[in-house]
Amino acid sequence: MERAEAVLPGGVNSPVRSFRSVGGSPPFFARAQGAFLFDLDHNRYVDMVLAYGPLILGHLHPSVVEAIRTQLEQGEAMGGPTLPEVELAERVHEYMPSVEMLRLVNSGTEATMSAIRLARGITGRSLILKFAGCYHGHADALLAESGSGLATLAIPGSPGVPAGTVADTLVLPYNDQGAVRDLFAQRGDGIAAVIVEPVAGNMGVVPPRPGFLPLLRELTERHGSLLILDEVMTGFRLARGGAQAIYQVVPDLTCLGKVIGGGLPVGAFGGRADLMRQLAPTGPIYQAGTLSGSPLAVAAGLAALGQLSDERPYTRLEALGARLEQGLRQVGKSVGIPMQINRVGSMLTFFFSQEEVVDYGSAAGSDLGLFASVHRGLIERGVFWPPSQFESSFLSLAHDEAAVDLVVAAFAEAVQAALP
Ligand code: KE4
Repeated sequence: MERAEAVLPGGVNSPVRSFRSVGGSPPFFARAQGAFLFDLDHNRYVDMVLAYGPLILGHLHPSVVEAIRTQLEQGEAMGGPTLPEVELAERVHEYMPSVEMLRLVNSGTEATMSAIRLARGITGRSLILKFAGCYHGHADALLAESGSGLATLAIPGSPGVPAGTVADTLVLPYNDQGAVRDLFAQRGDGIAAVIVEPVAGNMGVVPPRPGFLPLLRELTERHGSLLILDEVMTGFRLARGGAQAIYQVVPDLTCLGKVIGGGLPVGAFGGRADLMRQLAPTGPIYQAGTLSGSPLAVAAGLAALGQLSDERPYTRLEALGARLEQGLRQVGKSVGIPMQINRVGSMLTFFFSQEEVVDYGSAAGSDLGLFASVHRGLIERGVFWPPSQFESSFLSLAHDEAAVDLVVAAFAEAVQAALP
């Protein structure tokens, strides 16, 4: 870590990996297989982070490895259109019918940044509504009370983001339907788009309350605003059709990432064809990227989506998620500590809190110190749990009941050890 910190800020290439919000020093990982990670000292961890969501099949799934190897023998980057990019866009449309057309990019940040520009360009409006605790990547316009890294590092917004850049970004509490109604009543006709995580994962997991997403759809439609669902984390994670299939909400645009790259860098945004055609080169709204649609990354994504072609994987992930939730609840009950568990499918977060966690305020009001102590105990006991209260844990199809039970047992010991 000292050697790393000499050349990389915090020794990492993304803040959450530094463990700064939970204390301690992160293990350096050397190898991964299935549901497990191995550090440089050959310690084994059950992986509950899965690179923050992408590895829904687990590490090194044979079909993904084979797809990358096969593509590599054909070429690593072509600088022109390739068939795999078309196949991936067709596959996404097949799974997510609202995505009639797609533009591939290299990260979730690029996807949301570009979707915002598209929405502003199409509507001619500037105002964007987002929700406190939702994280949509680190593009300037969206770094206003973000969750994830920023919430963990307690930086409201960020230095370096000019006030003017976020002057058109409106932020409301997640799940606050009254506040949304009031804002649209006052300023709805000036709002270009609402961008929302359909299941929030960046304040820890916070599901939408009944009526929240349908209200956003109704108000955006009524006021000529666009609804952008940020499914970078939930897309192909919660269901084959993403959260929009579970909650039956049809957005105008969807942002994707993580699972769609099978572990390699891929992001995407897409939606109604009439909107997407406004993008260069068919329309005036500019967006571009040197390695967007990289055949290697697309091959990995196609292979991953190929393993998710029906609901069976999601039934399996739901069973594993329920087992994990039940096990953790049992520990909380037997130890007698106030704990909330928010889970949707294979996304789960525990909070040490008396009150239900329904937005960023209630998430941040949980016992962050106890979370940090329990996290350290989990790491010591061979469970790589997300190193932040404001992250979601993930399960993969490589996890089995034994791996889940290992996590529950480690949690029980870590909680006991952390309590006074
Ligand atoms: P990336 O630019 O990190 O690929 O994606 C940004 C993004 C956009 N939208 C949602 C809903 C996201 O969850 C993310 C990224 N998620 C974080 C984890 N909470 C990435 C982990 C990190 O920042 O290192």
